[in-house]
Amino acid sequence: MKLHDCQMAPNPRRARIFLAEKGIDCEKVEHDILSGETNAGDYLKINPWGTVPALELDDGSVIREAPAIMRYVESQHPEPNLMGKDPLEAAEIEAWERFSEQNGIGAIGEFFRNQTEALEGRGLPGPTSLDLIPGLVERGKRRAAWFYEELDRRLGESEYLGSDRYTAADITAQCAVDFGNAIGMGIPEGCKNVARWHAAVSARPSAGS
Ligand SMILES: N[C@@H](CCC(=O)N[C@@H](CS)C(=O)NCC(=O)O)C(=O)O
Repeated sequence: MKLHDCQMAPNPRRARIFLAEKGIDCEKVEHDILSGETNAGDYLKINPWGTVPALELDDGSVIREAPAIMRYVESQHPEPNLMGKDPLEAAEIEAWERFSEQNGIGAIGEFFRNQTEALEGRGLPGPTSLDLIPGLVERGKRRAAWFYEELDRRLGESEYLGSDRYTAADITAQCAVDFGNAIGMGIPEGCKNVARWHAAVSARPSAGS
């Protein structure tokens, strides 16, 4: 099994942390997103959508999309449980995981991508040639502000996001917050619950993944 990866990007990190939490050490194949390598040639034979992460199994099957990779790995390695022990807990974890992808990574990505010259003509991940839209920089910033606000509200009532323990929901939110930190957005002043939670999740050995 090997993970098609990119160290600097938030979505592959969701898969890396998930695998690390499960104690799985598999081969990682690094790809260069910025050069456009994932949108051409050999990589499109692995994943025609041109995105990482993708998990290639020993029989050649390829699983795309971080949540699908998480779902597959959880089914093969149920412990420690990261996706819910009963239907209601699983639903809550999934809700926060999806929220954090769309409103965290998605919003911060919108802010970052649409002001990054190196990504000109690559308005969305993948091989479609779409223009950057400068107006999405401000919109991404406002969406991200709501993400942090909502995260802070939730973490004021619960130690972790989707449950009372660390789960897939925290992994995706952690990757969103660290992506924001990496591009200079940062946790807003006053989001004390996010800051407390972020220190806790960052102290886990998997955070180095
Ligand atoms: N929804 C996808 C998102 C994957 C994605 O957008 N990955 C980015 C890296 S963070 C990518 O592959 N970008 C390639 C590009 O920008 O062309 C998932 O869950 O895996």
